[in-house]
Amino acid sequence: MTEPDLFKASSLLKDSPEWVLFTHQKADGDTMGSASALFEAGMLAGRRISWFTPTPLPSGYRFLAHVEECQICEGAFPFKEGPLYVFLDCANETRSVKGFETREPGARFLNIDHHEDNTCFATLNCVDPSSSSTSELMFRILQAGGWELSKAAAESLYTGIWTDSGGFSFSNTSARTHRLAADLMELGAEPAWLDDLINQNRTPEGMALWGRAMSRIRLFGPRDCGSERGIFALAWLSQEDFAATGAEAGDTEGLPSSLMRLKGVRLAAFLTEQESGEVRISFRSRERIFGAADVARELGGGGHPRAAGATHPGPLDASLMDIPRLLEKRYAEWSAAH
Ligand SMILES: [Mn+2]
Repeated sequence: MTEPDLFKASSLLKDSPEWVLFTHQKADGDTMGSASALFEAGMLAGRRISWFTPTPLPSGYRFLAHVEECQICEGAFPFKEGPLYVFLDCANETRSVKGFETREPGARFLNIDHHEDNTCFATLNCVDPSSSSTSELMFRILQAGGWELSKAAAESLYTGIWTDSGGFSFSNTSARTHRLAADLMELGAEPAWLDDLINQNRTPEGMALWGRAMSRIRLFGPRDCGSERGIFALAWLSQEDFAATGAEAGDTEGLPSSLMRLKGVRLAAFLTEQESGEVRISFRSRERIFGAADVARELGGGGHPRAAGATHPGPLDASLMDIPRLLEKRYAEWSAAH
């Protein structure tokens, strides 16, 4: 992606009086933060805007502007000629609402994302894997076009950057990320206040769920890089855990990354049994080991180099056997080549 791409994306937004925004399934702070900020900027510039998402939004981000206007679309979306359809933080056209295959030929799409494996499915693709988050990229697009940025928009963008960069701790955090965060502070974003809103919002039910997951942590694999008990960590949750604690799906946010706090762990797998019986797996990795995305791709998933996900057909018992085996096998291949 080059600087002119920022202007192209901004121009397309300027030339379109009506926008329809899409966030991805199982929304996170980044997809919601970028949508919220774009909604706010567009509204101040007199655009007609709507916002759709395929699955219910997590309750933790209710503080973001315009979240209450987001509508859930489970069926096929009728993509027509006229509005500009904007996909946010979606690596491909199936990450958000259905219906892309049956779009009208004249429908126009803008794809704003930072996933390395983005399929560039849109009319205009503004994809930058060097951005910590879609929100970081969104800020640059809005700055490039001179869009008016309110305090609410700054808070939304800061939230997206904060959540996708693990509070400026992941390797996707660049000097530019910090500079842009400083710009957002000058526009009114307050880090301490936003940290309260983003992080200090757990429920006792959610904490009980974390307790169950934490009590099952297993370390295994080779003892490289100073690890005494194995470089791999694994933990899991079943549907029964959600029922017994009263926690909701969004309460798992932050759990996979928390496994990386274990001393010596280079790669973590977190397994969550879905209502369908399939098992969602989140991978996290550090340097000096194959990446999270490498192993996710072997299971037909994808994501970022060090934070990725995939779905295993299940049942959970089978996943708990297969995933450690897959990691050991991948490690044998990787260490033979290094
Ligand atoms: Mn993102």
